[in-house]
Amino acid sequence: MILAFAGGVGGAKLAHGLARTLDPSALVIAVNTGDDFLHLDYFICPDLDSVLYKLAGINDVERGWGIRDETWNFMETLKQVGGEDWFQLGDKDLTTHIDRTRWLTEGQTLSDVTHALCQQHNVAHAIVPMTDHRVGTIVDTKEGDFFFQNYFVRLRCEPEYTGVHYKGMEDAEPSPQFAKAMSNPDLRAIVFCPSNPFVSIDPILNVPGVSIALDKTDVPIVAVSPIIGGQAVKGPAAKMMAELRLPVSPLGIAQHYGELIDGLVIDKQDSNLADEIRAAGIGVHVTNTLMKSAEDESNLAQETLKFATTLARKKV
Ligand code: FO1
Repeated sequence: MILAFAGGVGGAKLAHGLARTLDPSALVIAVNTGDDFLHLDYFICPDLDSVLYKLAGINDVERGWGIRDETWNFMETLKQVGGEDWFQLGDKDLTTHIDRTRWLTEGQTLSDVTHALCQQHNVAHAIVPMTDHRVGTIVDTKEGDFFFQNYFVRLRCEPEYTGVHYKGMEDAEPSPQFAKAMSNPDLRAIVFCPSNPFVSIDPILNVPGVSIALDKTDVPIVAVSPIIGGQAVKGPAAKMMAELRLPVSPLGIAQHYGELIDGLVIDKQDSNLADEIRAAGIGVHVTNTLMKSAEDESNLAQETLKFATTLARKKV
């Protein structure tokens, strides 16, 4: 059994590769919910939806979020009447938010609701929220602190990033399926998908109980670098690394995760950094990490899983 940690676009792509490679019983995808927020009275879970739509094969490739062949009648009408239009909700996507909000209001947990949405879309693999509690990632910048979507969408990640903190995290605990996966005796590896380490993977690591479970685990933890040739494929990871004065390369990713990871998968473009990362005690596998097709996603998933079998969990 494999446990993957995933955020948005990059995470969804590798999660898809893992889902194409592994049986539904052999994969749990724990997804960041720090980006979730209430907007127009709808409960929006962008990363859960990115993974869901990707595995369902209905994701919009160009935008990287939402559903393909989307229509925008609701947004256009909302704009005409002077409503809040900074966060785009497509007509098809809206169905997910309406269902989720109704079911949560009726008292179901986010895990239950996510399972129901998976069933709606015939997704058999387990996509689970990192927690069923309401938590929020707050981005600290030189211009002040902002709720994640304010920073990401409204401010287009422009303010200089200095760190994050979380709202509601102290009361949170891992969702039941996530907790079960971390202590499953059949667990073989934990994979950090190539998602933003600061605002996608770190929130998952900060759910109380997760770092203790990872300390205890005997299985290797492997990360896939979201940085290729000095750039993030999508999103602000490279900008954030530069603002934190980290090397904008897999070396910076290795420095960030440090002793937590046993191995790092890096792109061929960055092969010159392999020895330096190995010298820090982290195993390295060099391959093509740019996922442009479903075949790339499966290849990267298979290479990552094979690499994991060569690693032993460091005892720190
Ligand atoms: N990202 C944007 O840049 N602009 C949007 O208007 C926007 C709307 C949106 C609606 C639903 C959804 O699931 C995602 C949406 N995203 C939008 C993406 C989202 O902000 C990010 O993908 C994640 O939060 C970062 O992983």
